[in-house]
Amino acid sequence: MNDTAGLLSHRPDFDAVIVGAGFAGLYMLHRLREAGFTARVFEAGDGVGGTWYWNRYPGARCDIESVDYSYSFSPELEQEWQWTERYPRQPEILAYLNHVADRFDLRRDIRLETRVTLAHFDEAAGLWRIETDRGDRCTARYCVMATGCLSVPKAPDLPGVERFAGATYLTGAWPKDEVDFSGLRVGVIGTGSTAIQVIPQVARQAKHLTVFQRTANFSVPARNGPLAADELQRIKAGYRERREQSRRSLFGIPVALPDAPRRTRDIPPAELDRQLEALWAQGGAMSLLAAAPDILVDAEANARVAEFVRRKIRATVQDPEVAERLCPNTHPLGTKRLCLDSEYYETFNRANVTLVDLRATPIETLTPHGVRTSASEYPLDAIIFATGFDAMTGALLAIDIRGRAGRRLRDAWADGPHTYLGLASAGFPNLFLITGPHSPSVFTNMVPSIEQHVDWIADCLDYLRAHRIARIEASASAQAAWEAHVAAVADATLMPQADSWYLGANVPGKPRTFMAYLGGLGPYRQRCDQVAAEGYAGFELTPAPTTA
Ligand code: FAD
Ligand code: N01
Repeated sequence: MNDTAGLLSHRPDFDAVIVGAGFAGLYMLHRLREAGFTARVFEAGDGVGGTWYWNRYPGARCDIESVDYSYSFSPELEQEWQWTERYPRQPEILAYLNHVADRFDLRRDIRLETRVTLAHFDEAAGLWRIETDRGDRCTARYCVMATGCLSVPKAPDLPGVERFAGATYLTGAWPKDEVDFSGLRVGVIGTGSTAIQVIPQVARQAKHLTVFQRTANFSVPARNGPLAADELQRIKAGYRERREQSRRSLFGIPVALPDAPRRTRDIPPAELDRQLEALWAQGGAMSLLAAAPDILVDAEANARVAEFVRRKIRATVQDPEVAERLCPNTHPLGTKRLCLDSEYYETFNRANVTLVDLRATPIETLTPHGVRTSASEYPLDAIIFATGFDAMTGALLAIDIRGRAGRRLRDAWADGPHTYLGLASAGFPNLFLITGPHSPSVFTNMVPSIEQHVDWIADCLDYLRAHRIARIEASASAQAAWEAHVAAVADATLMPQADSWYLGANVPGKPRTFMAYLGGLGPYRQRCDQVAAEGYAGFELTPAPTTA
């Protein structure tokens, strides 16, 4: 143990236990070790990588450019790693994260295939007691949840699902071995970001593909392609500035806000069309939002951009009826995560693809042979469930977390998550959340958001050690004020209008509350820095007992 242990009479097994070994858990381990803390990571999967370990479905890739969807903490790593595509595929991101684990010698402190089932705060000892599904028991001064915002796939909640005799696949827990759909009749349920990536790929292989769509989504072309060596070199030469711009930005990407932004609604139609055409040709969902962020607050501006996208859909899809079904009209553009695609709409021009509108003809049941809607039965050999996640809170509430006075997180959050800055929750001392609810997290490029949280937590533990503080806990009043701010910012936007997973609307019975902070990564970062500079304002700090 290092000097933290000397502060208290009860010596923990580790200074920190970290749950999860995705982007967040790996960097947290590295930062804590660099700062001289002892740490143990537990990861449920049999490899590191988190999202990129689990989501191996065909077409899986990220929607942020590779050069930005990557760690910035090590200039050497930045220069060494060669991204090959503008938007990297899942295997490339997974290879990158494995490289990080090796390069920084992280594996020796990671226990794979080990799920944390319980974390109880022992008030008398001032320690977290952790248990796993493999029977491990250990104690730690701090517990850091790096459990992911999108790491608990939503179980398919369709009637008759257990009766289907063919093969079934869940995109968020895809098999490691390649799945061959050649010659098969395949159904995809869902048309979110995941399905929009899966559908073009499977359509090329399957004998027939039936897409079951409940809600049409807005999607923007990726315009993916290889990253030219000279382009990569140019980016690498200016990396520090690029990263700094991302950190200060709204969405965590290097797009500066114009000094005097024009309201989208004030732009003459022909000029707006020209701008949107240019963005469409350039590709990138976040770039579209970053170019006109007021479309998330101004309904009229949003309607103009949404209509532009619908015109693109109508121009791409040859059958006008199918095109109309693919046109989103249930929510403003961007209020569900804007999807990024490679030939999604074009796929519906293929003779072997059928689109079923579940709003017009809902699924009645799965049968042994396929899917029966109110209109027809669709015979299938395989079904892919691209039905989303119990986002933001699912992984945290799956663990039996108990704080002061044995209070269960599940009870404390029964009406929705309660956090201060998305980093901590009142009643749960020395527990930290990486990209927890009420932080910018899923509304940004997540890697810079993760790095910001990890750096803040590591600096905080350093401060606690230096100032001989045994316990840190979010104050209930600071938490309430932060939540009111998060809600006020969300309510000033169009975001709550969509039945999205941001609101928990995709999980029956989940409290409806907006779970991401929409104030932007740059402003949020300033706020967190200010809290730290003020000696962790809004947190209650308990000094370690002095030894006589
Ligand atoms: P994760 O990568 O989710 O890792 C969490 C880990 O914790 C998992 O491996 C899980 O097994 C483990 N875990 C959870 N509970 C326990 C437990 N009790 N015990 C032990 N282990 C546990 N974000 C973007 O910014 N851009 C993108 O393009 C993008 N694309 C995405 C594509 C997909 C298909 C998905 C699902 C998400 C995408 N995201 C994207 C979000 C993505 O989740 C984050 O970018 C990032 O990978 C999250 O890293 P993380 O370490 O916080 O969480
Ligand atoms: O999940 P989703 P996802 N019957 O919840 C439908 C990130 N991500 O995995 O909208 C019929 O968005 C559901 O229908 P509806 C990204 O942040 C990123 O696609 O509820 N349909 C919807 O169509 C993303 O937002 C990338 O009406 C059912 C779909 O399933 C997040 O992960 C790639 C149903 C679920 O869509 C989640 O995306 C992939 C039912 N019973 C993921 N239940 C990239 O950027 C659900 N649906 C690149």
